[in-house]
Amino acid sequence: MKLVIAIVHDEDSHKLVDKLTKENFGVTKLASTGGFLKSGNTTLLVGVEKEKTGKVIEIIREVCKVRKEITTAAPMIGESSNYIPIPIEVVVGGATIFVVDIERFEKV
Ligand code: 2BA
Repeated sequence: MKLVIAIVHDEDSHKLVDKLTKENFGVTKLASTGGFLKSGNTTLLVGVEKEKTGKVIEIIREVCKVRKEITTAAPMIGESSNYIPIPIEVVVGGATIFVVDIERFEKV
């Protein structure tokens, strides 16, 4: 038995939980915070038989594709009412995945 710990972007988490659940994987979703950016992300715990680990990672890879999006940053210029939105390209998606051995698994 393995525990897949996946840290993903919040915006991918709904779709990922749905997809994993549909494929009959047990999932626990935790709200987490990245140490570097200090912003929210989502940590998923998926306990799974060793031979199904690859399938879980495949689903994560499929849903959490790294992609570029345009967002608008709005720096304040002069008066507080003057905002000039500047389009910037940001990278979103992706996942940080750990797979750890489970010594014992019980449901009581
Ligand atoms: P990623 O490396 O894709 O990491 C995304 C989030 O995954 C991290 O959020 C953290 O919550 C988790 N994570 C990554 N590696 C981990 C590890 N070895 N152990 C436990 N959790 C881990 P943040 O810490 O907020 O980092 C967000 C992004 O900032 C990172 O994306 C990376 O691109 C960048 N970054 C992180 N630390 C950096 C540093 N010291 N210098 C420059 N860039 C950094």
